Amino acid sequence: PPVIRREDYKPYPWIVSETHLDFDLGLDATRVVSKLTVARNAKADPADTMRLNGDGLELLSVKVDGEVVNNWRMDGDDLILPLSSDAHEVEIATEIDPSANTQLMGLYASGGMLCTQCEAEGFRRITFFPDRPDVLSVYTVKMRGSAEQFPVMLCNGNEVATGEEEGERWAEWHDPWPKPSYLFALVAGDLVSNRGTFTTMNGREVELNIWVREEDLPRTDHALESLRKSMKWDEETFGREYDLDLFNIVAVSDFNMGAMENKGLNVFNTKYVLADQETATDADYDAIEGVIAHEYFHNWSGNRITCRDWFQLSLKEGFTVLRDQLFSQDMQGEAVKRIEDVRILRAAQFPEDSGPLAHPIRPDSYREISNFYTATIYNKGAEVIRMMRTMAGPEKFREGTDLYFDRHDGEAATCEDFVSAIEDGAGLDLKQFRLWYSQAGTPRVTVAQEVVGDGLKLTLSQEVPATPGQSEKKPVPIPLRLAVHSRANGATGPEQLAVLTEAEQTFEYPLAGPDPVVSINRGFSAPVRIKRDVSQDDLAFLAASDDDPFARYEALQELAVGHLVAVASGDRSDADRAAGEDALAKALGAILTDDALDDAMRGELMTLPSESYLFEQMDRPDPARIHEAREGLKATLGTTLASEFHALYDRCEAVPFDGEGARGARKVKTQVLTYAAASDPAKAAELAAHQYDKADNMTDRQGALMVLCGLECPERTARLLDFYNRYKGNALVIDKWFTLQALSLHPQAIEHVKALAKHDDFTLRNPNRVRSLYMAFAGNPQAFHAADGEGYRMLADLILELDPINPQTAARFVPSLGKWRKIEEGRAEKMRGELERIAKAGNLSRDIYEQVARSLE
Ligand code: B3K
Ligand code: ZN
Repeated sequence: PPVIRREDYKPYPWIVSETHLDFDLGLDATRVVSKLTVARNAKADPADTMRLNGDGLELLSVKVDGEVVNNWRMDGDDLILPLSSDAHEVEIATEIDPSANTQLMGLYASGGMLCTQCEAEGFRRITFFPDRPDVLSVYTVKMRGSAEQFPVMLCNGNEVATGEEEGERWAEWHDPWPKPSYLFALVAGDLVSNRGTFTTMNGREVELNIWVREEDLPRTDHALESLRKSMKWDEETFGREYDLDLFNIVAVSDFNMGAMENKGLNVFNTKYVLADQETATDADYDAIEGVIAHEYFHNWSGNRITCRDWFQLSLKEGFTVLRDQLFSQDMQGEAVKRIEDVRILRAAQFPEDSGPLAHPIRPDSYREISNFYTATIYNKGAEVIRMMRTMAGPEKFREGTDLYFDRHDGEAATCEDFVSAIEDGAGLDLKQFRLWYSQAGTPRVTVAQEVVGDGLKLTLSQEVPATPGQSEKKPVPIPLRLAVHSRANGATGPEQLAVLTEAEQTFEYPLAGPDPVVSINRGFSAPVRIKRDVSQDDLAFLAASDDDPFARYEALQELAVGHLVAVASGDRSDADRAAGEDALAKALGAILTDDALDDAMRGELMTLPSESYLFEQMDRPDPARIHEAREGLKATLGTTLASEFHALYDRCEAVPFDGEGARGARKVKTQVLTYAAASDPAKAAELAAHQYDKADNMTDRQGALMVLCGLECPERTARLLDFYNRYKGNALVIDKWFTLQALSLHPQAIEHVKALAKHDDFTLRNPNRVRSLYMAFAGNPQAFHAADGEGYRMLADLILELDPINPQTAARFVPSLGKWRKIEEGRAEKMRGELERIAKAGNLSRDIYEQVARSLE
């Protein structure tokens, strides 16, 4: 497959001012007639042909200005149409089979309904079209089909007219806002809606609908409420008002990702719509709120201003992730949300940035764009924009985004346009900062401190590691929020912002008292790794009393990482090990009993660094030893702090579902169970079974079952069976049932996964189900990294079997095997062997080909 390069960008030679689409809908055969009004683009190199992208289409006819023509030719899947004058009407008829579309890109059938997914290049699977984000057009769409099968027909924009005769229904929709083809959407099926309204800041009333299958209607209130909150927040925080009279969200159960921001018609994975107390956890509720916000916010950051080409993807995704993070911080609490976002960044993006698939947030080349919807584009992209906001301050940053929205409204813009607008509007100099867009790799910052007189001299140095294709790196501006506290008198120093721009630089700050302790990268102000020599006592001090909640979390993590890495590497003497456990028990004990902490925050602080995070901190480690070290620590802490844990559990257990601080209490309860499971499995099984049995909500029930899943006990079998029977037929909850077993700490988890893959409810056709089993499995270090390589074999088999069905979803599993260079040699060879086996198989999709080739390079 050819490589597409950012530097080769050329504007499209034709302007497509209007697009008329006519759909004759059928699950097995849909006919599409598209009429395009085209004119030469004066800003592009002149061309005497028009390239229309296609993919798997059956072409029925081509007309130019009303006459059938046959002078077109095919170039691969694209249609090349000669055009002689400056303006034409082009009409193309195609036929597609939505039922056969297992890739879930373009128009496809899902549970008897029809729906679309067009980003990034799905529209070309519906009709021949310049399927690129810089070709904006005004769409008018007519749909026709069986009134019984498709009583509801939806498209972008507003409904203009409908009619029905002789069992056939039709509807015409018009979207006044010019848009790229990737934002096109169509839905037809038997759906009902939870309807609401929102009155915008200028007093316009907008109709809101959450469309679902009838039986799901009772679980849509939270989604509707989340949408209203998002609309209000975007007006207040970014000055963005909604711009149509209608906003539709449709929930679909077969979907490749979370959701899609099609203009006026968002299509969602049911996972990010449906919730009630009985079937959704607190985390599910938050995720729904966050994804609804994300897609809604795209209406401005993505739709009103879109991307010039797909290399600019982070323009809309990085910015929109930042917007949804800030929204969720306001809704759910700043500190806890920030900790969660940093945890995601470290779990998903840091490994990407240090592995074979590393790429800058604005990549330079790709073969398959679907492979670039990554944690780097999304989450690091958000961090990069967050740094601009930190340097400018929120008010100035808002002036920058106002200017951006003003300046580029209606355009297909670039990352450079965004940076310039922030520069001009916020009054920042971002010349050097632009390196964050072009360089991959997570910078490492080394901190050294020295007391000089009554001040602290802080020497900061940075290094950006080499990444594939980028051996030489330049220093980047790194904004570090920091404070200098005193351990001796407990005084906290004022917060400062140090922007490290050189390879090495010194900063000086006044002391708050003797024994200075530096609190650095507070709030995780920069997406970097910090390296420093810091004593356990200093970390314990920060964990107990830093005034920045993120820094408290970070200090505890650092304390645990230092200990666990040393234990797992085998270079801790027994005495050192005991001292490390002691320090951690003291620090954690303080957290468990600190009355000033709310439980939501306590729950975060109680979370030990994950095995994969520890893995990242070590040089070609053996994952089994990390597992052993971490479980061992949990057991020790569980024993040492048993009475504190139990007191905490009892207090939290007394909080009713809707009581004050109930969410935090639920989080803490399950955390306590995880420690108990390691230290006193019999007691843990009893407690967890009890929690399961009396649960009146999914958070408690799932938490309890998670703990039981990791134990070998009779309670496990009984509750797993109960859970399955209780929720049979509810796909999203059955997904949880698969996930809990695939992720479990149970020593036979790998055997369980094999059996589950043969379960009647397992299917490769549904991405949620595939991920529920295999993403969980790939994230279960103990099972996936089985020393004999069986886990790797299973994943490679899955990739090969799934690729012909759904390459986009299959490709998501490749990065797990791509870690081979970072693991101990025995496993490394087995992982690489599986990648090679995939590479040798014939007929690979572009998606898999690219990911595997890059992973082997
Ligand atoms: N923009 C979509 C992602 C499309 C992914 C296509 N492979 C959802 C989002 O980021 O909001
Ligand atoms: Zn997005």
